[in-house]
Amino acid sequence: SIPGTLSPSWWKSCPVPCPGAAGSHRTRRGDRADRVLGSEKRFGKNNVILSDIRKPADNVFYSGPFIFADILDYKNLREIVVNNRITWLFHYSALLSAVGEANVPLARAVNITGMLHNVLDIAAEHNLRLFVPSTIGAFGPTSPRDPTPDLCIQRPRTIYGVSKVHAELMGEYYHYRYGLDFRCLRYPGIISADSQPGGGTTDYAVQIFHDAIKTGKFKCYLRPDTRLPMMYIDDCLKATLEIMEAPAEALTMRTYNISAMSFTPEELAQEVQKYVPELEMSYNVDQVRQAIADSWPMNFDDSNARRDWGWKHDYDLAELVTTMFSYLGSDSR
Ligand code: AKB
Repeated sequence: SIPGTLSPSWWKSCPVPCPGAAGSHRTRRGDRADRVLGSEKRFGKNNVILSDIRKPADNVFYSGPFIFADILDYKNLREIVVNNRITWLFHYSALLSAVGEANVPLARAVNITGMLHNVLDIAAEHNLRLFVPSTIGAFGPTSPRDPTPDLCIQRPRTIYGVSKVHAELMGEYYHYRYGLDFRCLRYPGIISADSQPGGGTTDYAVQIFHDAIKTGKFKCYLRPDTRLPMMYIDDCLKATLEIMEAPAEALTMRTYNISAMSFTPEELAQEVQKYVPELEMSYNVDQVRQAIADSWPMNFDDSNARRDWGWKHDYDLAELVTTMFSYLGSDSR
C-alpha cells in the first residue's frame, strides 16, 4: 500500500456531544486508540465510526465500529451515510506532498475526485457537517511566508497543495451556494508517536525520534535551517473537535490556519539531544522535498482562529519532545 493514502475517515452519527467528557485527549498521553476512545466517551460508544480501506493495525485497540469505506466509491459512501444516519463526516483521505509528486494521477484521483465528486456531494445531499483538513502546503512560493495569513495569494506548486486549495474553494463554494456546513483547518506538519511518516515533506520531524532511539543517528533530507510550522497530534485533534463544535455564528470564515510552533531541523535536533545526547545529525538534502519546504510558510498566522473560536495550543517544542520520548521511551535502545 502507498504510505499516506486513504487514511481513515471518521463518521459521527450522534448530533449531541456528551458534555463532561471533553478534553479526554489530555487525560493520558497515549496512542491513537486512546484518542478514539476519548471520542467514543465524548460522543457515545457506537456513535463514532472509523473507516479505511485497510484493516486497523493489530496494536490499535478500538472496540467501536470500524467499516470499509472507499472514497472513490460513491455508492458505498452513500450507503454508509444512510444506513448509519451519519451527521458529521471527517474526511482525511489524501496523498501527502512528497508521495503525491511521485504519483500525480493517484493524487488527483484521491485528493480531487474523491473530495469533489463524492464527499462534497454526499455531504450536501445528506445535510452533513463536513470537516476537511487543509495544510500549510496550500500556500506556495508567492505567498507571504513569515507569517502567512489566512487570506493571501495561494499558488502552490505541488499536486497536494493544488488539491487542497481546490478543496478549500469547493467547500466554501458549497457553503455559500448550498448552505453546506463545511469546516476546514489548515494543519501544520503533524507529529505523533503512533503514526509512521506517510510521504510528507514534514516527515523528518517524526522520523528523527524513531532513528534517535534505534540507532542514535539521523540523516535529514532538509537543510538544517528549514523552518516549518509543526503541531503535536493532540493539539491537532483538539482544534479539529473545537472547530466542529463551534457555533456557526462564531465562524467569520470557513477555512482557518492553526498553529502551535515553528522550528528547523537544527532546533529540533538540539531538543532531541537533551534525551539522546549522542545523537549524530547529518544532512543529505533531497531536492524535491527541499523545494517544497522552501515554498511553504515558515510561520503561520492563526490569529483569526484564536479570536473566533478561542483556539489555543498546549504543546510547544519542549513539551512536544518530552511527550514523544515519554511515549516512545528514550531508554528503550
Ligand atoms: C506534508 O508534509 O505533506 C504534510 C503537510 C504539511 O500537509 N505533513
